[in-house]
Amino acid sequence: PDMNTATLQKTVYTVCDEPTIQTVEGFLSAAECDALIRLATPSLKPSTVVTDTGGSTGHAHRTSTGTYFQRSQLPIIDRLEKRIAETWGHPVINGEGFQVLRYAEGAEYRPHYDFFDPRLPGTDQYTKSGGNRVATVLLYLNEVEIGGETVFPDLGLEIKPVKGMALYFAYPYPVADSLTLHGGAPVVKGEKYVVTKWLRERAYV
Ligand code: PD2
Ligand code: ZN
Repeated sequence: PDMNTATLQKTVYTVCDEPTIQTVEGFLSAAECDALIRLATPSLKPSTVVTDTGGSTGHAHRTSTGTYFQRSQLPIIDRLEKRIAETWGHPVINGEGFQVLRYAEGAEYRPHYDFFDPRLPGTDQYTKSGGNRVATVLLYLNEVEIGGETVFPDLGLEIKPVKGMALYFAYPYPVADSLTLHGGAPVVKGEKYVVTKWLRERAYV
Protein backbone atom coordinates (compact mmCIF):
# COMPACT_ATOMS: atom_id res chain seq x y z
CA PRO A 1 0.00 0.00 0.00
CA ASP A 2 0.98 3.65 -0.40
CA MET A 3 2.44 4.50 3.00
CA ASN A 4 1.87 8.22 2.65
CA THR A 5 3.17 9.50 6.00
CA ALA A 6 0.20 11.86 6.23
CA THR A 7 -2.01 8.90 6.99
CA LEU A 8 0.18 7.63 9.83
CA GLN A 9 -0.81 8.50 13.39
CA LYS A 10 1.62 10.92 15.00
CA THR A 11 2.06 11.46 18.72
CA VAL A 12 1.58 15.05 19.84
CA TYR A 13 3.67 15.68 22.95
CA THR A 14 2.67 18.60 25.15
CA VAL A 15 5.71 20.49 26.44
CA CYS A 16 3.64 23.24 28.08
CA ASP A 17 -0.13 23.57 28.65
CA GLU A 18 -0.41 27.32 29.01
CA PRO A 19 0.72 28.65 26.61
CA THR A 20 0.27 25.60 24.39
CA ILE A 21 3.65 24.32 23.22
CA GLN A 22 3.75 20.91 21.53
CA THR A 23 6.20 18.77 19.61
CA VAL A 24 5.71 15.92 17.17
CA GLU A 25 8.68 13.74 16.34
CA GLY A 26 8.81 12.29 12.84
CA PHE A 27 6.35 14.89 11.60
CA LEU A 28 8.29 14.93 8.33
CA SER A 29 10.30 12.10 6.86
CA ALA A 30 14.07 12.49 6.39
CA ALA A 31 13.44 12.54 2.63
CA GLU A 32 10.98 15.43 3.03
CA CYS A 33 13.50 17.36 5.13
CA ASP A 34 16.23 16.82 2.54
CA ALA A 35 13.91 17.81 -0.32
CA LEU A 36 12.96 21.09 1.37
CA ILE A 37 16.62 21.96 1.97
CA ARG A 38 17.44 21.16 -1.65
CA LEU A 39 14.50 23.19 -2.98
CA ALA A 40 15.29 26.22 -0.80
CA THR A 41 19.07 26.39 -1.11
CA PRO A 42 19.36 28.13 -4.51
CA SER A 43 17.18 31.05 -3.39
CA LEU A 44 18.29 31.80 0.17
CA LYS A 45 18.48 35.56 0.89
CA PRO A 46 19.17 37.48 4.12
CA SER A 47 16.08 37.32 6.36
CA THR A 48 14.16 40.46 7.21
CA VAL A 49 12.08 41.62 10.17
CA VAL A 50 9.01 43.84 10.06
CA THR A 51 9.42 47.41 11.25
CA ASP A 52 7.16 49.30 13.65
CA THR A 53 5.84 51.49 10.87
CA GLY A 54 4.98 48.79 8.37
CA GLY A 55 8.09 48.00 6.35
CA SER A 56 10.60 45.19 6.36
CA THR A 57 14.33 45.39 6.81
CA GLY A 58 17.46 43.32 7.37
CA HIS A 59 18.35 43.13 11.06
CA ALA A 60 21.25 42.20 13.35
CA HIS A 61 18.71 40.41 15.56
CA ARG A 62 17.81 37.97 12.80
CA THR A 63 20.90 36.77 10.98
CA SER A 64 19.53 33.77 9.09
CA THR A 65 19.00 33.55 5.36
CA GLY A 66 15.70 32.30 4.01
CA THR A 67 13.30 31.85 1.17
CA TYR A 68 9.54 31.88 0.89
CA PHE A 69 7.18 29.46 -0.84
CA GLN A 70 3.57 30.37 -1.59
CA ARG A 71 0.87 28.23 -0.02
CA SER A 72 0.58 24.98 -2.04
CA GLN A 73 3.33 26.13 -4.39
CA LEU A 74 4.70 22.59 -4.67
CA PRO A 75 3.20 19.17 -3.91
CA ILE A 76 5.47 18.72 -0.87
CA ILE A 77 4.39 22.10 0.53
CA ASP A 78 0.73 21.31 -0.09
CA ARG A 79 1.06 17.96 1.66
CA LEU A 80 2.80 19.43 4.71
CA GLU A 81 0.29 22.27 4.98
CA LYS A 82 -2.53 19.73 5.08
CA ARG A 83 -0.64 17.71 7.68
CA ILE A 84 -0.24 20.83 9.85
CA ALA A 85 -3.94 21.68 9.47
CA GLU A 86 -5.00 18.13 10.39
CA THR A 87 -2.74 18.05 13.42
CA TRP A 88 -3.55 21.43 14.96
CA GLY A 89 -6.90 22.36 13.46
CA HIS A 90 -5.94 25.64 11.84
CA PRO A 91 -7.38 25.69 8.31
CA VAL A 92 -4.78 25.70 5.53
CA ILE A 93 -6.16 29.03 4.30
CA ASN A 94 -5.27 30.71 7.61
CA GLY A 95 -1.58 29.99 7.05
CA GLU A 96 1.05 32.29 5.62
CA GLY A 97 3.40 30.70 3.11
CA PHE A 98 6.28 28.41 3.92
CA GLN A 99 9.52 30.02 5.01
CA VAL A 100 12.67 27.89 4.87
CA LEU A 101 15.47 29.39 6.98
CA ARG A 102 19.15 28.57 7.19
CA TYR A 103 21.27 29.64 10.15
CA ALA A 104 25.02 29.46 9.52
CA GLU A 105 27.46 29.30 12.43
CA GLY A 106 26.89 32.37 14.60
CA ALA A 107 23.45 33.11 13.17
CA GLU A 108 20.51 33.53 15.52
CA TYR A 109 17.04 35.00 15.92
CA ARG A 110 16.92 36.97 19.14
CA PRO A 111 13.86 36.57 21.37
CA HIS A 112 10.69 38.15 19.96
CA TYR A 113 6.95 37.61 19.65
CA ASP A 114 5.58 36.40 16.34
CA PHE A 115 2.30 38.37 16.59
CA PHE A 116 2.06 41.98 15.48
CA ASP A 117 1.87 44.39 18.41
CA PRO A 118 -1.58 46.05 18.25
CA ARG A 119 -0.11 49.27 19.64
CA LEU A 120 2.28 49.81 16.73
CA PRO A 121 1.30 51.97 13.76
CA GLY A 122 2.29 49.37 11.14
CA THR A 123 0.07 46.64 12.57
CA ASP A 124 -3.16 47.57 10.76
CA GLN A 125 -1.42 47.03 7.46
CA TYR A 126 -0.04 43.61 8.45
CA THR A 127 -3.32 42.33 9.90
CA LYS A 128 -5.70 43.64 7.22
CA SER A 129 -5.72 40.20 5.61
CA GLY A 130 -6.16 37.29 8.02
CA GLY A 131 -6.06 39.22 11.28
CA ASN A 132 -3.15 38.72 13.64
CA ARG A 133 -0.87 35.69 13.90
CA VAL A 134 -2.13 33.21 16.52
CA ALA A 135 0.27 30.27 16.28
CA THR A 136 3.61 29.19 14.84
CA VAL A 137 4.80 25.85 13.52
CA LEU A 138 8.54 25.23 13.17
CA LEU A 139 9.75 22.18 11.24
CA TYR A 140 13.33 21.19 11.95
CA LEU A 141 15.03 19.94 8.79
CA ASN A 142 18.39 18.88 10.20
CA GLU A 143 20.31 18.40 13.42
CA VAL A 144 22.65 21.11 14.68
CA GLU A 145 25.95 19.98 16.19
CA ILE A 146 25.94 22.63 18.92
CA GLY A 147 23.44 25.44 19.56
CA GLY A 148 20.43 26.51 17.50
CA GLU A 149 17.84 25.59 20.13
CA THR A 150 14.47 27.32 20.04
CA VAL A 151 14.26 29.02 23.43
CA PHE A 152 11.36 30.41 25.50
CA PRO A 153 13.21 32.60 28.01
CA ASP A 154 10.14 33.42 30.16
CA LEU A 155 9.39 29.72 30.56
CA GLY A 156 12.96 28.49 30.92
CA LEU A 157 12.38 26.13 28.00
CA GLU A 158 14.82 25.02 25.31
CA ILE A 159 13.85 22.85 22.37
CA LYS A 160 16.73 21.16 20.61
CA PRO A 161 16.25 20.74 16.87
CA VAL A 162 15.67 17.12 15.86
CA LYS A 163 15.47 16.34 12.16
CA GLY A 164 11.83 15.82 11.16
CA MET A 165 10.36 17.19 14.41
CA ALA A 166 7.63 19.83 14.47
CA LEU A 167 7.24 22.44 17.21
CA TYR A 168 3.88 24.17 17.60
CA PHE A 169 3.08 27.06 19.91
CA ALA A 170 -0.01 29.22 20.18
CA TYR A 171 -0.57 32.80 21.35
CA PRO A 172 -4.28 33.53 20.91
CA TYR A 173 -3.93 36.99 22.49
CA PRO A 174 -1.34 39.43 21.12
CA VAL A 175 -0.07 40.65 24.48
CA ALA A 176 3.55 41.06 25.44
CA ASP A 177 3.12 39.04 28.67
CA SER A 178 1.87 35.95 26.84
CA LEU A 179 5.00 33.97 27.79
CA THR A 180 5.47 33.11 24.12
CA LEU A 181 8.59 35.23 23.88
CA HIS A 182 10.92 32.95 21.96
CA GLY A 183 14.11 32.98 19.94
CA GLY A 184 16.50 30.88 17.93
CA ALA A 185 19.73 30.51 19.94
CA PRO A 186 22.97 31.09 18.02
CA VAL A 187 24.27 28.11 16.07
CA VAL A 188 27.63 27.37 17.68
CA LYS A 189 28.73 24.51 15.44
CA GLY A 190 27.15 23.20 12.27
CA GLU A 191 24.18 24.81 10.55
CA LYS A 192 20.44 24.83 11.07
CA TYR A 193 17.63 24.51 8.55
CA VAL A 194 14.10 25.12 9.77
CA VAL A 195 10.69 25.91 8.30
CA THR A 196 8.59 28.64 9.88
CA LYS A 197 4.85 28.58 9.26
CA TRP A 198 2.86 31.42 10.79
CA LEU A 199 -0.88 30.92 11.26
CA ARG A 200 -3.48 33.72 11.27
CA GLU A 201 -6.85 34.15 12.96
CA ARG A 202 -8.78 33.97 9.69
CA ALA A 203 -8.31 33.35 5.99
CA TYR A 204 -5.08 34.95 4.82
CA VAL A 205 -5.00 35.85 1.14
O1 PD2 B 1 14.58 29.10 14.11
C1 PD2 B 1 14.07 29.20 15.21
O2 PD2 B 1 14.31 28.41 16.12
C2 PD2 B 1 13.10 30.29 15.41
C3 PD2 B 1 12.99 30.81 16.67
C4 PD2 B 1 12.10 31.83 16.86
C5 PD2 B 1 12.33 30.81 14.37
C6 PD2 B 1 11.43 31.83 14.68
N1 PD2 B 1 11.32 32.33 15.90
C7 PD2 B 1 10.55 32.44 13.68
O3 PD2 B 1 10.82 32.22 12.48
O4 PD2 B 1 9.59 33.14 14.06
ZN1 ZN C 1 9.51 33.58 16.03
